Amino acid sequence: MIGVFHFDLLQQSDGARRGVFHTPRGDVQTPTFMPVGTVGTVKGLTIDQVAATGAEIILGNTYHLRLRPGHETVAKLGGLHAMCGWEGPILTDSGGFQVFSLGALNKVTEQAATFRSHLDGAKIVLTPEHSIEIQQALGSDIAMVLDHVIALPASAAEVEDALARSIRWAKRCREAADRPEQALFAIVQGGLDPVLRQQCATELASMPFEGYAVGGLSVGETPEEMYATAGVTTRHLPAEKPRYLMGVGTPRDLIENIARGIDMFDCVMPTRNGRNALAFTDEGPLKLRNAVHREDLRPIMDDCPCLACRHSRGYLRHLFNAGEMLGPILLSHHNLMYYSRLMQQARAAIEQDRFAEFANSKLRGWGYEPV
Ligand code: PRF
Ligand code: ZN
Repeated sequence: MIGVFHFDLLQQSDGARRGVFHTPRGDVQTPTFMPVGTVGTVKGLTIDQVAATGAEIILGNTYHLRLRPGHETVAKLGGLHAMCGWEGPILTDSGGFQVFSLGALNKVTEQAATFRSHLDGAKIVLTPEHSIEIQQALGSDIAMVLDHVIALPASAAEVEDALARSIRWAKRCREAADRPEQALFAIVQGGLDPVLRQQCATELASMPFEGYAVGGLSVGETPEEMYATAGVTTRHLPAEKPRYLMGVGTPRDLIENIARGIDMFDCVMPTRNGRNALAFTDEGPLKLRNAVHREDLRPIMDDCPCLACRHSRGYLRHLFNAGEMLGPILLSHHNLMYYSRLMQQARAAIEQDRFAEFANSKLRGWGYEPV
């Protein structure tokens, strides 16, 4: 079943790439943004509402689903797709980052990351092989290797140690992942050091993965450091495979990193901010709880086809002030639609070979200096 997953690089413009990632559950047009469905639901939205935003692929989390309802239960419910009703491709993260970010980590040895469940304190030993076993039980279309994520700033020795372990774990994951219908992406680590990033990217690129992720960013560094690190990393990745920047980011982050050759993104930002009454627009974010919106008849955006933009800003503000659940639902929908349309516009700009001009006009609108 060689060639079940295939990336077509269609066009490039000012460093940005336009491609299609073919998967057994459908094509993904890149650059793309993947809504986050951590526990098997994109928070607040039905699967139809997620699809209506234009999303073509969603994300799930090994860590959370391993703990609840349990990967074996997910398998008995027919797998993640059947369980949540999403028929398109699903990517699952490996658990490495969640163990780190949720502070549940006990210790990392060569064998495994050991952690305590944030739910009931149970001890879980997450080996690379177990991460793959869980992702196979979930039935995702794209699995991620287990990586060793550390907080920045860290000493050179710590960064190198985590990087070397991430490469060894990536090999173990590659050996354990033996299903042609499930792609496996490697994850480049290496902190902010360009030499380590190059070394890690080059080494992983010599192994057979269906795609390559840039990990270990958006963990406290400045936006400029993130962009520079993503830029050096993509230079050492194979052009004919998709590149995924994990856990990023703001609309500006997406545009800046597309310009550095990134094809895929995921982030909780559109949904989490939506639940918090913040709406993304081409003029920057709107805080819908603010009193200035009280009698405002305008929608969040004039030309947005989402469910929220059928209503006035005044009504949306009222929903949040009254604590009504429709407010978070509508703003999550708007923000995912905003991200999805931003990716559509980026793809069109690359096709017309005017990505830099497009990027600059978006950045100016959000109040940033052009690149
Ligand atoms: N590794 C994994 N998942 C991730 C990250 C990572 O480095 C990040 C970094 N921001 C987000 N999600 N496995
Ligand atoms: Zn809208």
